[in-house]
Amino acid sequence: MVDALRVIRDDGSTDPRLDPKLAKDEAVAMYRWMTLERILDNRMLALQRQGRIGFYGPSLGQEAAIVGAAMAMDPDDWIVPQYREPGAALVRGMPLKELVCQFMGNAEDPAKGHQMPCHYVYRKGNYLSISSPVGTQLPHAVGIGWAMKLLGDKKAVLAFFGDGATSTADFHVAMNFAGVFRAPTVFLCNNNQWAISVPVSKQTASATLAEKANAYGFDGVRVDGMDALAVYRATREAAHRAKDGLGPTLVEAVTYRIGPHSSSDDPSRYRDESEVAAWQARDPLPRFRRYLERSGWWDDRDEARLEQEIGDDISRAVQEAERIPPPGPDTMFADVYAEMPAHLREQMDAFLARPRR
Ligand SMILES: Cc1ncc(C[n+]2csc(CCOP(=O)(O)OP(=O)(O)O)c2C)c(N)n1
Ligand SMILES: [Mg+2]
Repeated sequence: MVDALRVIRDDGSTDPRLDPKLAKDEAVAMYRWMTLERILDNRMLALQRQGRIGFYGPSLGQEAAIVGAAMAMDPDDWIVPQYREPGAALVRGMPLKELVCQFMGNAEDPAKGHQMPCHYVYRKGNYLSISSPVGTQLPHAVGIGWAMKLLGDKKAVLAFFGDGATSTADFHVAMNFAGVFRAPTVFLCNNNQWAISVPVSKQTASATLAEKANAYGFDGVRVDGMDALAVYRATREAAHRAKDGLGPTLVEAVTYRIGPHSSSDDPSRYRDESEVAAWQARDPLPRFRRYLERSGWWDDRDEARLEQEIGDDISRAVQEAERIPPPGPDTMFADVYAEMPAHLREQMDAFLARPRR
């Protein structure tokens, strides 16, 4: 494998030259968000199998790249997600119940069930709505960054995308524009080795994805994406550079999609289980736990308490969300236009006046 920036060693010690030296509270919070994302994934996949939610896209194995990057941004920076980052929305303060309501598309889903399943948004946390077409979020992210720059707003944008997205035209458009206009954008590519059934070797002939940044006139850095401190460090540096007017950075987080692409996918049809096992040995959660333990900040009792608390929180969120009815049929006319045009009003009036069964 091509070298990647690494901070946490296998034994839980850190490279002193690169350690971002988090305070205990921050480090424990980082572990908490990653563990929440992991447990949430398992619970949501089970709910999908039971027919209680429609669809789910897990992030098993990618928690460090997601949470580490989200925590490296300041709270009023923007996050433009791909579709695999519930951990980043939770870091931004999204309540678990609201997230589950969006998975269910019920009456308390802020998008009123208009979005595709598992395509949530958290407006209060500057977390954009997920756009399912691969790569289309990247020009959006650069546009937000450029707008902030024009307004003199000293914020940055974190944009998530996958290795597969680097083959899209939107990736080129976004990278080129960001480079030329020095838009304050951190491009966080989660290179999880697969784009559904297509391996990364079929996406590019380049040795790394990070080096693509050079062609657009800015820096690319490759980090071990199973190492939350490495991702945190690289993302934080990139965000600071963006805010100092030094333009965009591409961060390639080398990870692995341990689970299926989504609840609709069966990876045993196209990849070898031995490959999965090899990456599982580098699981970001036990690795971060070793770092916490070695720092004297964590033990078995903390772990048991955390798992219990998270399990209870998710159960409560699911129970509460399941008591909420679906959105009323009239909501299908809401939030489509800022001002409802005449033809839509006519359709809504006719619909509301229909004889009820
Ligand atoms: C424009 C477009 N083409 C195809 C798809 C179908 N599709 C959904 S996800 C995906 C793979 C994307 O892979 P990658 O960018 O590596 O992200 P990952 O799913 O691995 O996180 C594809 C092909 C789509 N949603 N949009
Ligand atoms: Mg991928």
